[in-house]
Amino acid sequence: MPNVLVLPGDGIGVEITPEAVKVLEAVLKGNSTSLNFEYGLIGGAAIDEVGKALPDATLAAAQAADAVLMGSVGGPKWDTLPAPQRPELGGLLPIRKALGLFANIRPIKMLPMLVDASTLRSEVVKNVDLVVLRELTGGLYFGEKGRGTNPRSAFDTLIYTEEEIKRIVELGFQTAVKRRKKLCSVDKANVLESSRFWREITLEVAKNYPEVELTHMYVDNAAMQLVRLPEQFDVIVTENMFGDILTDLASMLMGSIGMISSASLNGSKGLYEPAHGSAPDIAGKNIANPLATILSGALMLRYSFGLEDEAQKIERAVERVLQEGYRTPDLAKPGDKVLGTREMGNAVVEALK
Ligand code: NAD
Ligand code: IPM
Ligand code: K
Ligand code: MN
Repeated sequence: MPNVLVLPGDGIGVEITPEAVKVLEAVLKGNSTSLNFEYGLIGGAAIDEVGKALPDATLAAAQAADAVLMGSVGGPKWDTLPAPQRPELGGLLPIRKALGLFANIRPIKMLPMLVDASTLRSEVVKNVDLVVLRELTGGLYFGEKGRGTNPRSAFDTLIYTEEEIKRIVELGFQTAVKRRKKLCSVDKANVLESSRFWREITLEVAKNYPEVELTHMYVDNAAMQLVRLPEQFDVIVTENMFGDILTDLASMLMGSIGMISSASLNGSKGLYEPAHGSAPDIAGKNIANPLATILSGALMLRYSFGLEDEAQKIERAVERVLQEGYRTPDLAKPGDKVLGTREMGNAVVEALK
């Protein structure tokens, strides 16, 4: 039986991950594959419990597991610790790096029943169906960091190797081949050396994919185009920090940050988490939207276990619940039936039947 390591983390992480586990168990009930869920500590929860944001036991369990399901880490309680010890720098980034999870897939697809939930006009968002491939283990997040000899200065280094660019861009082309055959590589090649190198490697890789239409776009323009005419995009591939920023922006094309799921892959291992954070402002109130995490569970079935039918069952169940007018507060409009976190999880389980 495959092992899934569940890392709830902090804030709403502890509220949303049980809902995803519940839905995964429900969809696999009576199936020949079932999953064994194990639990571990990461982030602030791990700091409080064992004094370290990524305990050795957690990393060992993640390495041994067939897949990892994560909530989110971080919160004001740990923000005053020295930076390298904090939940993000000491927990999240090291687990991504140690597992080699270089490819972060964030699907952005407008569901027809949520068209009115977006802050953008319905005609802008109604045809949105794109996927962002964010490079996850390189760039500014992992380059040399520090303070200069002048104590009133600081630096972060943006480094990309050929190999790092090649593998994520290749995945971008492969993804585009299976979709509408359009790949947009987002960079800042008018300024950054690393972006010019990214473009050079991208053009080399492109020779193997003549059937894909490749475009390049500067990241500032990409941010504007994503809200001007988002349906122009099919697959976007970009470096770590650009991908971080653009996907929070693009989450509103689906109506809420609470809808954006993600898969972080390295070929053999996958970690699945919502793209949003631990939302300290709403934590502990049973009002967080668990659908991004539930949909990340569907991505796990698809990418880690090849259970495409079951993945689609979850996706259809989520759509059915939304179609019936049920919403967590982040998506709700007057007249909608407002559900709490747990109740939304239960509704998805019901809709699976
Ligand atoms: P955030 O994504 O946690 O929250 C931003 C806003 O979106 C908040 O108003 C929050 O209430 C809302 N929101 C987020 N998820 C929601 C959901 N499922 N349902 C309803 N509303 C939701 O970003 P932030 O406030 O900038 O960061 C808070 C903490 O989370 C920080 O410590 C940050 O470092 C961390 N963080 C962690 C991850 C991760 O673990 N992958 C990702 C992003 C941020
Ligand atoms: C995300 C988060 C993280 C990131 C932070 C918490 C380090 O924003 O998963 O998108 O920037 O990768
Ligand atoms: K998260
Ligand atoms: Mn982010």
